[in-house]
Amino acid sequence: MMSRRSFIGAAAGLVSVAALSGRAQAASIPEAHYATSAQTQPPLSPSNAPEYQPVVTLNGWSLPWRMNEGVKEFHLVAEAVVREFAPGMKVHLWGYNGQSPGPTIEAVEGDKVRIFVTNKLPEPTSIHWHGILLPNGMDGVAGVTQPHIPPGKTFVYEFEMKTSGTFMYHTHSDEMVQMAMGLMGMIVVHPRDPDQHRVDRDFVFMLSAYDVDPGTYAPKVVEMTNFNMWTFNNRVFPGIDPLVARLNDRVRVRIANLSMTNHPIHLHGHYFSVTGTDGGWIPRSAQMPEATVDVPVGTIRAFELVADNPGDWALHCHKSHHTMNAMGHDLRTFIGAKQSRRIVRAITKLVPDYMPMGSSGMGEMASMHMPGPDNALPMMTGTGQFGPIEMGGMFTLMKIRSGLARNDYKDPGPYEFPAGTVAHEVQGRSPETLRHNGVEGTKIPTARPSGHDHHEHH
Ligand SMILES: [Cu+2]
Repeated sequence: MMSRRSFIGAAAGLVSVAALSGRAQAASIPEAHYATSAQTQPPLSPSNAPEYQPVVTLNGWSLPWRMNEGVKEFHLVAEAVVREFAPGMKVHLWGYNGQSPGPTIEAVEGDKVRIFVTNKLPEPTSIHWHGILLPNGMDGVAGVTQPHIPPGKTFVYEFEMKTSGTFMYHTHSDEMVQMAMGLMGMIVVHPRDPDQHRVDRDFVFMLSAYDVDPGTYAPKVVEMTNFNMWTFNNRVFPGIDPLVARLNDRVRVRIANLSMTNHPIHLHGHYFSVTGTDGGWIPRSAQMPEATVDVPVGTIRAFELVADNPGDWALHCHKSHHTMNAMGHDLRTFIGAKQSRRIVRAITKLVPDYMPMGSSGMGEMASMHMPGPDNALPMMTGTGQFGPIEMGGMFTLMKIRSGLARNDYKDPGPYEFPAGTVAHEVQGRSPETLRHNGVEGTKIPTARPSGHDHHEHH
């Protein structure tokens, strides 16, 4: 996870390519900014009025712009990128400006924007601005509203950001391949009145899924359902940075889903309200308290909470297979099965690389550190202050602390629990448990070494 040092260092990962900018100036195309790191970048504060609370893109960044006679100009470059999903695994994707997902585009309600799109992919592309109300010819549906952008060419889109809210951009050309390769990013349009929908911290990320066979480097683009990498902004646990909040901050989390299935995203320790979708803001009268929000495919859900409960709170997809990294789906369930040496020997004759495990669950796998193929992550991994976390995929923490500075997003480290507030082992014997199956006094068998008296005092 992001350390204080890597966060500062990461800011230097934001570079612009001088050679390109030289050529671009001549053609009046704004310079293209690139990010070389998958670390969360500090928020991009607005350099011109009006003022707003910039978003923090989880393991990402916001795209700098230039003003040109009242128009905000951005430059996206579609190209092949290498994205680190987590330390130990890099995936060859298509993205924008050095990363996938591409940088977040931030604007203000009423802004006129001009977005240049250069195609450095080996095939034609286009960009659709999902959720933005704009003239038909700017909608980016290749073949329908515009010609494809050929490789090597730059197209320009021009429209007004009429409404504030959370939107996205993604390819609308050879979509099955180009979406599966990661051509997507977020758009955040801030209200013109900075007091409207004001929060103290505003996080944004996308949900995606990839099928990358262990030991390989590119996703299988024809996969329809059987994905093995479930990502927040194309990162998997333990590669996803925490969402850091100051105690009692009002926090917004904006989540877009461009995977092939829905993701129920659950936050521990708090209630929140869904305040926005990719169709705009939800009136207060239509909001209700939630602890989990389902984010359907092709939509955005933005929720808000008051971070009034200090600690390290899990924020994760509630489909338990989505909080894992690649695994063998053909693993059988052995819970409760005796795996004696005789049985293991018999199975090994039939299945030479059979490995006996899982007779008491699979948590043990998180601490086994089995040697895997190159460029593969353990199925379940991560270590917390109390031991193995046994997670992967769509899992991170919201870290809520008192005493943080207003713009401090650095990982504060593990939560220091006040004395006596952590669940702990109880000394002494457990009382007899009654089974409510009509038989009075039936004891639940307990796993004790044979020969010990059941009532023996420890
Ligand atoms: Cu999920």
